[in-house]
Amino acid sequence: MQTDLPEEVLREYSEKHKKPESVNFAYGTAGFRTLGERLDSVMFRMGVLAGLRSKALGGKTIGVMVTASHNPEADNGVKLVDPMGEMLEQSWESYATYLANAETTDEFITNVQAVIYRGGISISQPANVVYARDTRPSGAALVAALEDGLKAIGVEGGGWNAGVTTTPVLHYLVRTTNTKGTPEDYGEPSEEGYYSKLAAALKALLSGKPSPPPLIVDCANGVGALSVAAFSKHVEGVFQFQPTNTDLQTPGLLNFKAGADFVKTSQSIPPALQGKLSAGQRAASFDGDADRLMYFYLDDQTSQFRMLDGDKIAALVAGHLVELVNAAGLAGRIELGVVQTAYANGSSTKFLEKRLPVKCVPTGVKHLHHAAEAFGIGVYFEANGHGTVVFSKETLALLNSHQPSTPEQTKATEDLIQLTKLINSAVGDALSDLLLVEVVLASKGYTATQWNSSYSDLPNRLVKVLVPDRSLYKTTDAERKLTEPVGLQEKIDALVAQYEAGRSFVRASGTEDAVRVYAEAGTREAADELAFKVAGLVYDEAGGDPAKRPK
Ligand code: G16
Repeated sequence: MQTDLPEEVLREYSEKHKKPESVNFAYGTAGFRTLGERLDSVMFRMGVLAGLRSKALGGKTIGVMVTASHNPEADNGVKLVDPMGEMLEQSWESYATYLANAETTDEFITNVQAVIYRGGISISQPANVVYARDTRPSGAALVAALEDGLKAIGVEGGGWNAGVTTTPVLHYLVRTTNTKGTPEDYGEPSEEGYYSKLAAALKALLSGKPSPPPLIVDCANGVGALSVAAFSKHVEGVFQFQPTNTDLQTPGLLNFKAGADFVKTSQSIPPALQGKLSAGQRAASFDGDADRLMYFYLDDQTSQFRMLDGDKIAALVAGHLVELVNAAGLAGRIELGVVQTAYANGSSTKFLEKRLPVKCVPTGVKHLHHAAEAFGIGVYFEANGHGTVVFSKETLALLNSHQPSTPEQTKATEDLIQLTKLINSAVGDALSDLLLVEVVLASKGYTATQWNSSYSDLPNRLVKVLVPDRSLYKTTDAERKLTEPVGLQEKIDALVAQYEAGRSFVRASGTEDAVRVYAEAGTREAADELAFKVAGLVYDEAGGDPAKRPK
């Protein structure tokens, strides 16, 4: 196969980044994710693939984010970002897995040639890549491997290193670089440009409203701490953060009993915040790369922990957007819809379905984002706090050309336009989502308790089950039913039938080596019991050691 590949250069670099034996890599829910120490060859090869992707798109800038987000500190990962800041196109995920699993340099080069051939790529096209990493200790070495890949495939200037920053900033940089000077211009392609854009929109939206109270933000001891500190300078006197869990030095603290995933899975307050929250005061948690957001507070009456997750954020934001569209005089001209996954609490789905079209899709931002794009305004949030709002081109054009006929319509239209700037539509963004929530609460004059009162969550529980081979778990119906292992779904159904308002499903995680079990039911005890019974079933079916059965 003749592809004009710089074969000798590739070969030389590839020899420095050999694939570890007997490891099988898979491009999962959010790219490759495993122990950082295993990822050297994957990083090099993803550098090459990012260059090829850019060449395939005529030199458009592709993003590479080195992060394992909510995973433990020892893990790391890499995901590729397409030109509008969206996740890598699905057909290329298989190229990524194909390159990552080549056992030798010879096989790697053969596979690269096959990708060039199948993708109809002209190797003489320019390639542009921007990359960044989070604060993980393995990050710097992995970035060096990535840089070798970028050089080997001839990326212009060896790529643009955006340094240590959040996943949403990287997505923003990709989108702004590719849209600069076009009708879809999305802002200045720099981290400062990102902060300035959010700050300007925040100031416009809060103008004339009482300033929100200072907000405690749990930064998961991750890169979100840097982003909160940098952004704070842009909003002095307008918005005040009280950052906690900001320790980027002490080994082992990233995501440890901190951050959005801890809050969601343990349904409790991060220990570092114990005693710091007064009743009714709201606080927020980011995850390790600041693309997920959870809110929580202590009940005014009982001081019990109350969680405001992605479902509650979706309900708040979608409700506010509907009101603004109506107030702007645009009812019937913009279709609003919400996208969720199987993890959405049954109560939230019921609440939303009475008001708006709601769609359920498989886990993973790429699925949600795509489905949300079918609406004029698509609100998507996973229950774990990962989400954003996307506005169609038609909606953006309509907002800009709309001629309001009353002062109320003018105000609502202006607010909608500012919200399109405050919201990072490229991807879920903890900082931008937090500001969005605060703006909506300030507009409505809501406390956390009032926000939470929209509907009551069904008690639910999420359990992780370690099995020898998670790839054996195949699902259908937006992951709500198992098709394999054959017969397991029937057993789950039989268990669920025993619980009032019971629901449970099982799926393989795409970011951790585990199977996830979700259950909800009418009471806390019933939800816990159902989750652990289903988890036990999965564990036994997989032939797990009875001594380590989940309980
Ligand atoms: C990633 C994805 C999310 C997904 C989460 C968990 O989040 O971007 O869409 O919900 O993983 O996925 P899974 O259940 O397959 O492990 P993050 O924040 O870790 O990048």
